[in-house]
Amino acid sequence: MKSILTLIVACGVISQCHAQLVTYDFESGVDGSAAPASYVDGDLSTSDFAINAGRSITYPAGNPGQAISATGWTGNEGDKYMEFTLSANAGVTFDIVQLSFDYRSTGSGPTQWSISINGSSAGSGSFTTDSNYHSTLLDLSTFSGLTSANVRLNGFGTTFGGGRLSVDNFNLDGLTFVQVPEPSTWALMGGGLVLLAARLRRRR
Ligand SMILES: [Ca+2]
Repeated sequence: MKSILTLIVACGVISQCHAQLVTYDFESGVDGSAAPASYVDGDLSTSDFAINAGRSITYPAGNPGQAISATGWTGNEGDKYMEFTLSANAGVTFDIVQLSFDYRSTGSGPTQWSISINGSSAGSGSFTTDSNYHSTLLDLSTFSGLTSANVRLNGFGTTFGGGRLSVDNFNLDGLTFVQVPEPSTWALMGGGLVLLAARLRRRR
């Protein structure tokens, strides 16, 4: 109860907070397996960060620590991607307002990227292909009222199957909205507390 009150005081009556939603830093990634998130908002849950098309996942040097990585980026936009799915807990919706990630695409790696959220475009651009990590940040305004978000980073624009793309620090910022109970629910909760207090008093 105290935590509910704290949340309402901290975030307003609609319980709205602009904050980090999910982050993958890939520090606990194990070669051959998808990576668990390093942070997820308490009102949300998320899948592991995966790479499609049956390609082997490795964790080479990141920015810093480890990054998630794969080769085999030939094909058209949408054929090859990294992805995860963020889901809201019951009674919660969320907005995504900012997305960022670091990448390194080797000389023969993908030259283009695009991001989709639930199949809709969230941004696109060119990879700088060299041996360094580069940062990308997108401000988003069109992804609101979500109960789940499938986020895909597509890589394309190479004909070299051996080209490698590594990604680190994949982060979403946004807002979570926790439904505030209706007055009737508060009344029920209040009634329950009165009963509980009465029972505790009787026990003494
Ligand atoms: Ca890392």
